[in-house]
Amino acid sequence: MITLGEYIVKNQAEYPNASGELTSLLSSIRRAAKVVNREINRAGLVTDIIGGSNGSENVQGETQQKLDVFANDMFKAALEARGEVCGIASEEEDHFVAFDDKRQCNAKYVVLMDPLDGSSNIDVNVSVGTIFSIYRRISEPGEPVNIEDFLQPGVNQVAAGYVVYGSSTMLVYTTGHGVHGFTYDPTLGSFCLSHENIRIPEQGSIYSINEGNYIKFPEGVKKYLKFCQEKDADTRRPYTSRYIGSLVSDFHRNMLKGGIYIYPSGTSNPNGKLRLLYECNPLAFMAEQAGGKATDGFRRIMEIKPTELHQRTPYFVGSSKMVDKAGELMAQYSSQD
Ligand code: P6P
Repeated sequence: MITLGEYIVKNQAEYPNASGELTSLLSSIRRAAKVVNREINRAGLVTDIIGGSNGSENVQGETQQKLDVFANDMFKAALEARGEVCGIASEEEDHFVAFDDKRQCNAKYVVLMDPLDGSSNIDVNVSVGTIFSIYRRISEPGEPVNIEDFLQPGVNQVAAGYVVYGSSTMLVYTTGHGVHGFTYDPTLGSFCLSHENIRIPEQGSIYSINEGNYIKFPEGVKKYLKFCQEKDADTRRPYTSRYIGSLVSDFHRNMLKGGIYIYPSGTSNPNGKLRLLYECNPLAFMAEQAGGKATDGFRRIMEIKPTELHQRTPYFVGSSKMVDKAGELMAQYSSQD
């Protein structure tokens, strides 16, 4: 058995020019994930302190859960503590946060995160997740960090990952050399390697989408759902619908079993619901590293040049053949939208 910390250090040894800063950064995320995991596991017991909503809204206009704010503060503090990160952007922060400490201004990395995705599920004990994305800054060390450091296309990511707080808690990440999963062992207080080199099957039979929005879907999505519900040519069976309402959980299952997650545009939300920078890009990086694909129905997600910190995008992510098929139908029927 090898812990996450040992694995990161072992892998760093394979990159002699690595300065160890990314190693230390990933360790900061690991530590914060343990603290958030502990609080999630007891949320039902201390609802007055940690469960439920805090009565405010985030920049998206979504009701903030107390754990949203707690998780945001934990990850922000952990990332600021060690000096590798010069600033962060978060779903829970209206603007990016520059770490002003003198030591931090010379730091090499910026981190974008959704500290607790799907948090409205906490009160009903459904899995939730943390998503993070790491870039090298564009501004010079010593300069103040600026918005351009955060508005980078996904292809510039140096690392990305998620924590899924589920039946067990897992941290899954990539630094561009495959996708590796670590399961938390509370008796040891460590994340232990459990899924090395995750590969997403190129074809799956699970689709994840909120069919309650069907009438608002683009015609190409409606045609894809019809394709999923007909008998598959090989298996002679229709696909299975699985939608947890927690992106990280649906994504993680599809990574291991094969499948596609779709959050398309709709008449009420022309760009869909999910955020490009701290939800779609990090998961797209991981999907591609595992042999899968991620698009907005037409374009590779990681090639989109961001213009706003909280911008949204339609999202199709998962098994390569399933994303390709959905893309074919989106192209074929786009004129009917
Ligand atoms: P809907 C959670 O708010 C989230 O961002 C994802 O985790 C989840 O897949 C999606 O939104 C659920 O959205 O509109 O289907 O309830």
